[in-house]
Amino acid sequence: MKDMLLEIKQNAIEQLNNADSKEKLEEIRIKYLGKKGELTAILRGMGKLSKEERPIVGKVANEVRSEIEELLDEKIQGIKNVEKAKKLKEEIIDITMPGTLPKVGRRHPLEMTLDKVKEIFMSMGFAIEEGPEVEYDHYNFEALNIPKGHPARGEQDTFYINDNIVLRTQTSPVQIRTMENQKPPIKMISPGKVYRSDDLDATHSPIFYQIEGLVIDKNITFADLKGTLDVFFKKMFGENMRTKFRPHHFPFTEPSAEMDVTCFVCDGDGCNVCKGSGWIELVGCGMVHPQVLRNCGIDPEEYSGFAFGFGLDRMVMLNYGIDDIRLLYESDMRFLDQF
Ligand code: 2NL
Repeated sequence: MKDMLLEIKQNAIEQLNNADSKEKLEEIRIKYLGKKGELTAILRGMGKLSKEERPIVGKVANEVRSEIEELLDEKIQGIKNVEKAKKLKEEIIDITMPGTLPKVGRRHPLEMTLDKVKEIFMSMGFAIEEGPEVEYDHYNFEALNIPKGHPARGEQDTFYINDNIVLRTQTSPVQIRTMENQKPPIKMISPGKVYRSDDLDATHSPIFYQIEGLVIDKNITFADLKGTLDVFFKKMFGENMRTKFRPHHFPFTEPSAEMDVTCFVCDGDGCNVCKGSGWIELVGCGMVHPQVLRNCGIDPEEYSGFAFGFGLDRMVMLNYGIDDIRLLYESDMRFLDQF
């Protein structure tokens, strides 16, 4: 029996030394040490041995077992090391390779144009005022001479939070708040987002940018309004820009006008953008209505003023040749990368 054990050991060692994969090592382990393995079979058969033989054979059997186990462990470790070395070699990182650049955003055409507008007005002595986008009905309508029931309220166009609170439909409430809080002379613009519950299409967005301006002082006339807007548009789009005023009506100005500028696509010759007229309608304006001044605690006998308002989006679209307002609000880098 002892000879059998030594033969088993010899065979096992030889096979282990020739094994070159984890799978083969496992096969060998099962063959010798498994439940139905050769060594296990011998150990089971020990019951048939005499009392004297049993401890001697048992000792040899245990020695054989631990020698096989040791060699098996050693071999497994060896194969693991080879595999690890191979993996490290495959996964080597070349630190001299160029990195991938992170995608950096860029300035939005609305923001770039707004900055230019602000800069020009600041150079002309205007302050920039801001106010809430969620506004009282009083500041958005009532104080501007637009009482409840007035057609200019366009109830269907306004986002109501409740009976008294709306999303501002223009930035005029900022001018009202400024007139309430400051004494004339006042010279300000109020740029910002405004809201109308329009259905989204190529020319309408429920959210858009508006810029309003207000000048209040003694002896302010319509000539100051014309001169200010004319200078602004020349600085904005070039000295060739001309301006033209047509009578209009707004409840908060009297008299009121709409102002057109030279078409900046065709320079006034007439094209499809200006529908052949050579002019583009851009601004609403007028002399501040005496009732609006009174609503803000300013005496219309002592002071007068002009106000104007225009949409930034339309200006950006005409300037860059953008034909769909939705592009300005989709944050699509393929579009924004072009400016
Ligand atoms: C437009 C152009 C306009 C004003 C806004 C204004 C503000 C105050 C008093 C008087 Cl506090 N006017 N703003 C004036 C004329 C036109 O906006 O097309 N609006 C519908």
